[in-house]
Amino acid sequence: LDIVRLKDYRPPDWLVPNVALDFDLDGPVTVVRATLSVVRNGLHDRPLVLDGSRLETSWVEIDGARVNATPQGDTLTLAIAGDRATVTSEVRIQPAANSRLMGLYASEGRLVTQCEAEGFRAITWFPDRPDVLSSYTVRLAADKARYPVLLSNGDPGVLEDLGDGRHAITWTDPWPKPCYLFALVAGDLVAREDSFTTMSGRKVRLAIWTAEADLPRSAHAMAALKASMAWDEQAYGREYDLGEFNIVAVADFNAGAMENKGLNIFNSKYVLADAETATDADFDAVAAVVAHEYFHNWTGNRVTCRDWFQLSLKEGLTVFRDQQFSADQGSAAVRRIDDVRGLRAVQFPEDAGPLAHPIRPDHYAEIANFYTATIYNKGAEVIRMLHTLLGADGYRRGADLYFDRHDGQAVTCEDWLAAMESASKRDLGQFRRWYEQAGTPRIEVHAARAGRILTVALSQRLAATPGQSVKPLMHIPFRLAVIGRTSGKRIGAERLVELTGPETRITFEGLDEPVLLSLNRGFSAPVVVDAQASRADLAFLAAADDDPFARWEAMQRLALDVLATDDDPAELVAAVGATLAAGEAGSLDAAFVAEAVLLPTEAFIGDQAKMVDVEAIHRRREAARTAIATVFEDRWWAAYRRHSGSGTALTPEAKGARRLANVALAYLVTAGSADAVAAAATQYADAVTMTDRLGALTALINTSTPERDTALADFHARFAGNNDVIDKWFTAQALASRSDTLDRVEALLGHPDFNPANPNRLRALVGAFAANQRHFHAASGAGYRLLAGQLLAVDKINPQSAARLAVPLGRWKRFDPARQALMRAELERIVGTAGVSKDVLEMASRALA
Ligand code: HT7
Ligand code: ZN
Repeated sequence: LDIVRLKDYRPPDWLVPNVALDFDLDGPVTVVRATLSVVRNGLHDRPLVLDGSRLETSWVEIDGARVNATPQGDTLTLAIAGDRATVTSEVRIQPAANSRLMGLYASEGRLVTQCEAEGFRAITWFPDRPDVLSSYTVRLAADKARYPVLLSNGDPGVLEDLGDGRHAITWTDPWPKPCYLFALVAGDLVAREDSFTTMSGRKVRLAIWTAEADLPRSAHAMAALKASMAWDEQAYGREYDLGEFNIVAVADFNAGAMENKGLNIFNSKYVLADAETATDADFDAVAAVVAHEYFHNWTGNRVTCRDWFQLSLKEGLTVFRDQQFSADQGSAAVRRIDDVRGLRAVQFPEDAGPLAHPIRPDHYAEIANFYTATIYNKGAEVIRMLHTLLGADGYRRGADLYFDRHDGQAVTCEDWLAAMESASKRDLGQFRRWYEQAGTPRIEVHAARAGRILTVALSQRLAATPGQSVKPLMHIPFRLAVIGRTSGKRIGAERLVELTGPETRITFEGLDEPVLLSLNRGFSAPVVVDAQASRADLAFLAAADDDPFARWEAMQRLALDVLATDDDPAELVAAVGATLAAGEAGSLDAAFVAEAVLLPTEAFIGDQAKMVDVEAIHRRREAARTAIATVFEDRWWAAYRRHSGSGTALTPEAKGARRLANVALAYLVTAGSADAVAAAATQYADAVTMTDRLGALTALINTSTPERDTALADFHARFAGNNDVIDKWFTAQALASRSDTLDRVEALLGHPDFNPANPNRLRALVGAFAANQRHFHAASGAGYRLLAGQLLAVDKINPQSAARLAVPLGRWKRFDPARQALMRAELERIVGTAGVSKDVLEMASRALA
């Protein structure tokens, strides 16, 4: 594997201020003519080296003269005499045969592009690196009937009728951009149109393009887009900068969406939503992804990355921005809990295993493997910590300075930090280590009481990660408070402590009752907290802590403590009862109650242990679930009756009610009465939202009842042809804990609707199955074999998709020796397979280390 290293970064030898692209889109072959104005960058005599991948090159000219240019592998080297030249090339590419979904490819007969990170080189010869910024003019010519809509970046010229059933249009993007932000779309699409007037009074035309049948499902995305545009003006002072903004929904897409300048291309899953087909979580995800891609217009596009090691510069920052936006749209506490749950489910294990890397990695073989939860979600936590340390005003001044200094540039994480430092006059020297060091810090907390004073000692520790054995101390903002053990009230103000040394001591004075610590409030730092607390104290905090995150966390800690043993879960059951009571009394809202009464997943319970005991975790968790379900059966019925039937409204209250009603229904079915199964079947049949229909199906999925089979069959028939919903059908079965799950998943691999070439479908079945701890980690190793088999098959179609499937096998160190051997054997089988892609080879060999 060729390794690219951050320390080897050199500015580009040649710049490309202007690019003209001409696409002839008809036929199985697309002809691409590219005209690059190239300018020597600095004093040197090096040639122009262009990147290209799978291009059939027809000819190359320099200043109008044909040159005999022979590509060597994936590069084309051109000797240029002067300091500037015009380089023109013509290549042929075959989008319909492109199953990798990078570069130009076909999805349901439409042509679309995906260029980030290195897909542009599959379209034409170009210095495919983010620090080469160009102004683009793009002409698209195509058959009118097959490709009635022709879109690219920027603003359109007039549509030309070419007279032979073909038409053409030229798009001009005035904003210089790296080639990874180039995009085109051609096909039969219809638009939901709207407009937005910016803060300086410019009217922007907005359009969301979908297949005709899907158009009604694009209203939520449009509302989210307009809300995002307004929010970025108000929260960051950032205005949109083109006359139009287009979003296109496509069915085949390697990621969630792509922020191409003025032409965002989306996985349809993150555009299309209506009550019948999308859950409340889907609606939230659509709004968050629309916001995320829109926010990239400033954090990523106007100010872009110098090189791909800086990926978190745009991704961590933009995730933080979309999290701020979502929190401002309502239910901030529940959103924070959800974000933390996601971080712990994916990023913490990544940071604790062989795939750990800093948010700014220093080497890679295939950059596509670094679009990780670490870069995105831990990256967002790092930005959040800056926001905490600098305060909202200091952070905003820093962001303003960053945009002032770097608009139109390709910059580094260091430039971001320098702007934050200049604006706030704070020294972020030690804070920079968050960019350099992998791993999740642990904070050990010890408290000692002497009279009315409580002394709290906080010490930090960061374990070695691959390639980093010595870990200097981190700068960690840590929020904490004390809660009166008698009054149940917070005593004094919350404190923000900056942990910089090995141990930090703080005191809380004037205490006249026993107290408990409320730690890492709001999840102020992405750390693991090690603190002693009795189950009784945790139950007390779960009822009394005034910080919603810390309150939820107390319940999680209590559950983890109980589920780590074979103890009677009575204390946990009682704490759930107290939370239910607070909900019944109206002192907690339904959305929060629903989150708090959910037990940690089997995977998360496993993450806490030295070694994951697959069967014991499942057994204990099921026992606790059954106890919670049966002890409170009447109260679950009451909660169910009170909260179900909340219609289709998307208010926080209605969403909270649906969530709690469905959690209650799941407990009721677990309790095992025929009435509960009947209620689930009725809810399934009468549902007016996908939240309720899927909630009912999920509640039934682990039963062996005719109602389950009927609902499953109905679901498939009812939503036939709707890819996003059929994905849910696959996932529900892949996540089931029923003992026949592995066989079911094997069978579903042969289902006519299973198409491994579609990344959403692959994730819905195989990805979801790998998250099913009990069955993926079956002692026989059959789960591992299934995954590795699919990975190797998909690698021939789409290496990026395949490489992601290696991640679950990378957790092998956490399991018993027998499972370790089985997991490693599959990784070795993958690494040893001839012709395996660079993507897969890098992931599987790192996972083995
Ligand atoms: N910036 C986008 C990244 C992306 C991507 C990366 C690799 C392969 C395919 C991809 N599609 C989109 C998405 C985002 O973070 O907004
Ligand atoms: Zn992004």
